[in-house]
Amino acid sequence: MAKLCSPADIHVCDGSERENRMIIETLHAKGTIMPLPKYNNCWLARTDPRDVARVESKTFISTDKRRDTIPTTREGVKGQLGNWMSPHDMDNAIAERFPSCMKNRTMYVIPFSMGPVGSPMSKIGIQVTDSPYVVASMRIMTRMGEDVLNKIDSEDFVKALHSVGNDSGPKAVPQWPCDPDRTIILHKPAKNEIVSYGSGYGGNSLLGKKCFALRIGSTIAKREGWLAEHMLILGITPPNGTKRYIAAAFPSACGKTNLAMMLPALEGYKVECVGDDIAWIKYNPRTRMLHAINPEKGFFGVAPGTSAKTNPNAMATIFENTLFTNVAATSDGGVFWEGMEEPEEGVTVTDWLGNKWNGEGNAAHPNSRFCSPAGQCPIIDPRWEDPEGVPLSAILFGGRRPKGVPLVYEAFSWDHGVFIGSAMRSEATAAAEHKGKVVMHDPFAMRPFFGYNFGDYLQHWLDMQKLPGVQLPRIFHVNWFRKGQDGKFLWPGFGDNIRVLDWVLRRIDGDDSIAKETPVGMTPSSGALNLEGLQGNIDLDELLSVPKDFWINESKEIGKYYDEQLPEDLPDAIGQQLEALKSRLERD
Ligand code: OXD
Ligand code: MN
Repeated sequence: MAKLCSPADIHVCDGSERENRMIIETLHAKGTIMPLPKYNNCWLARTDPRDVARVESKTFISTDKRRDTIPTTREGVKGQLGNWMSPHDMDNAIAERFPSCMKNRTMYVIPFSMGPVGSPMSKIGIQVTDSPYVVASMRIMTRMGEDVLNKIDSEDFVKALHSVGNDSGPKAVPQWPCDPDRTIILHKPAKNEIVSYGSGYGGNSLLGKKCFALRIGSTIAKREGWLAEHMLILGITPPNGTKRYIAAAFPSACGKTNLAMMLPALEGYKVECVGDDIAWIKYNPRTRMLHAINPEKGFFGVAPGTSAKTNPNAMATIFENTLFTNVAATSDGGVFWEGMEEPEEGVTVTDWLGNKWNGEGNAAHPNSRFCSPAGQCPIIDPRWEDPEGVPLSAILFGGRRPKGVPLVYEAFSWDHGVFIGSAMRSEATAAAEHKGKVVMHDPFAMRPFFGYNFGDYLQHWLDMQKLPGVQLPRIFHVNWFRKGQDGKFLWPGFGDNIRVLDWVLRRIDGDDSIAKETPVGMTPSSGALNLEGLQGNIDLDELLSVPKDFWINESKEIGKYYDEQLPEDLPDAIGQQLEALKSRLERD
């Protein structure tokens, strides 16, 4: 890689505190980050405004056969389940961008582990990059440095090449080099390789996260018989003391971090956080359950909307040893974003572009982030680094659905649960380049992150039932975002979501008296949700209703999606589940 990229020098990262100080000083001297003296060891980076989110349209998986990567669509239909590139074109894309791209820069070599170092569920990677911002961020997000390097004794690691590139045109921001017009994110599963060029931001550049832990991770998981998923993991202890672990898949910016760190509104319940974004899930023969680890070591959370009210545990996590990106700055040396408590009297705000903010427009970019060590979270789970992972009792799917989708429903079976995951839809968010509030299909919240053909992915999920003696987690769908006729949310969300988790726990315990059958799944029966102490009037009938017309339309939409996007790759069992839903709706 050094021969290809011609860096001025090479630095192999040891992960030490001393090295980190040197990296931070370099970034400060270049003007890439500025200190936030209001907090302890916190920094703010402002990116080139053209480099602010993941770029799904420029993200490719490269395999010999196209069908190994993406389903064959109906003729004339644009595929929405990933982008394929031939190995030949991938070689060309690299040859067009990388020669001498690190000239006058240092190449950093980052050995890192996804998952606790040495756990049988963990995997090792090496990223080379010309971005010191990436080094500082990878140190927070992964286990990085000498310990990992010492573990490498074979070629069995994921190889990740990254350069921010260099667009020296009129719009260039010198302290944030990037090359937005030529940005490209490439993956070659057959060789466990990732190549990323042109962007320094988030998932485009911190290659352990989406590129490794989800895209390459899902292909390794398929080969080895486990699951790499876009899920938070939390532990929950109800008053009876029986602790359970739950994983939940919601699309980006739908509140995974808020749920993972929830402060329960019901007395006597404790929620503890294992992870907020990614779960690696594997059958454990000892417990016969699926166990999950969080392969990351930090939170790369969306800042806007985070406040003492919505997520007090995040607020107690992020004001130490944190690298903020594209949030607003305050004149007293702090940060600010939409939804955060107002700054004190007399304190002025500088927006994410570096201009004085007059209260109009966004102070922080909607996809601005905090990057903080997970160990700082006051409710981090005691088992969050358990090499064996934690046993999962339930999996939740969900999204932002303003209409028609009840607060919670439970799948009738594993097949039905997999169908529910495949049919997930949600309003678009700011985490990628999509615009507006359109409701998009986002199966398993993995649409931007599948490493292989979605049809094969569904079959792989279905096949989990074949594990000998396995006790699979129960599957549920939740929707905190349903709105009433007046356009207001019907459910308060946040800490009150414990009321839904409480129902989920009681279902897991086998309480059949609290659920009733509807065409879409089992929903809470009248009086089954614990609403003790809930402020205001909740229209539970509306919140839990399953409107027939809406669902007839929804099932048509799902059918159209399958038919256009994977007419040849959809497993029969999933098609049968759709037919079963349609006939339940007809009978209703
Ligand atoms: C993320 C995302 O950054 O999903 O976690 O976009
Ligand atoms: Mn995510």
